[in-house]
Amino acid sequence: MKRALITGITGQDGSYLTELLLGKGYEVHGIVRRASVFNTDRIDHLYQDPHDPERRMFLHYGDLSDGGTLRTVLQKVMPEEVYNLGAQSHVKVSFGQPEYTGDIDGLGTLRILEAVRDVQESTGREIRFYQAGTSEMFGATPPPQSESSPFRPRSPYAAAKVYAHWMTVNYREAYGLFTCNGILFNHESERRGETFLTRKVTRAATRIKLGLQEKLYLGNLDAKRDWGHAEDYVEAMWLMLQQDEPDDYVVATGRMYSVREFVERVFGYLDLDWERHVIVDPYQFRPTEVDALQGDASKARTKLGWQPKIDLDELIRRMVENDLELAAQERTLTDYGHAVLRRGAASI
Ligand code: NAP
Ligand code: F7E
Repeated sequence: MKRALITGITGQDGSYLTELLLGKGYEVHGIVRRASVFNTDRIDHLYQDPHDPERRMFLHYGDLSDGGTLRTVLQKVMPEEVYNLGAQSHVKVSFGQPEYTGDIDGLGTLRILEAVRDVQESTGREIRFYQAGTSEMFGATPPPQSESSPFRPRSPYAAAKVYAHWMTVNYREAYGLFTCNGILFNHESERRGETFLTRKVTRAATRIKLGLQEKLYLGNLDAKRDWGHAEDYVEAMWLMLQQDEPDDYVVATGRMYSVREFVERVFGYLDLDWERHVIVDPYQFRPTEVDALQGDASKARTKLGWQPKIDLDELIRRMVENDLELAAQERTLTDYGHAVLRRGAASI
């Protein structure tokens, strides 16, 4: 049985990757941050009782700011594969927290690479490493972007990821480690964090549909993105670590749409007129924007045999149907609450 260690297991991609690896028979270990409330919502359905002798999923407390613990966990788990998905992953937030973002997304990658190098050297057992790189690294470079396009980062997040990318390459060249960079374009899902554009739109549009909200405040509607589904993208991560040689790959659908088009499609799916509800709010703009991203994933197609199965319409269908269900639950609770209040008032 193969063992994998995932940083960021509680995130969108971490949850899909865990499902994929468990399905392939792996034992999966994840690093979670201690929080004052439960932060494992996305993986709760995979949780197994610690007393179950057959269990194949394990969680360990740790943080990408804490190199000592990363090393301890790595030594304890001795995985064949490490997936470094942990990050402060919100581009706009990175302008407000540049130092923290650099520490976790940049130096955090170095910390875990160092732990991998050290444990591999001292045990002689190979540990393959995946780094969660991003299309944001291309920044101002015009589309289409491929592995040979220059990096022109436009945010503290992107600059930190560029550092992590080159450290991953350096550890491959300097120490002969099996390290891969996935340069993944935007990928979304029903589990996407609610402050990212796609989920913010599907949550708001479905709440508007059910009368729970009236307005949606957005920033730059002209930005263009290449949006895929996370379920497809975690498969590419796994494929990279199964190759004979380590390498770096762009992962994308090759289709580009504007934020405006995305909004139109979501509201259109719900028979709503988006222009009646969407308000452009200057607060949502970034100091520097990445205008257009469209990936050329020819290398991943040819060498990994990877291609996406879920297109934008299917992505929207899944996200909207999921969020309609959430809005319906909220509507029921709200109606019930009002009914109880009315009954309470009537009995006074
Ligand atoms: P996400 O949903 O924001 O998940 C991020 C994960 O990192 C969460 O598990 C989070 O833990 C964890 N994390 C945050 N700070 C940490 C720290 N200091 N130490 C350890 N773990 C920490 O992100 P995602 O969409 O799944 O993306 C996964 C990775 O791919 C990230 O590195 C992201 O930058 C990169 N990426 C994402 C996309 C995309 O479109 N989704 C595209 C390219 C690259 P909590 O749950 O406790 O917050
Ligand atoms: O923004 C515009 C915004 O925050 C998409 C992360 O996963 O993908 C993600 O980064 C676009 C941008 O994603 C709002 O200005 C307009 O042009 O969903 P987003 P992102 O910045 O592309 C990359 C590949 C990553 O690596 C990152 O980790 O939409 N936009 N109005 C808005 N964006 C947000 N969040 N909120 C708005 O109100």
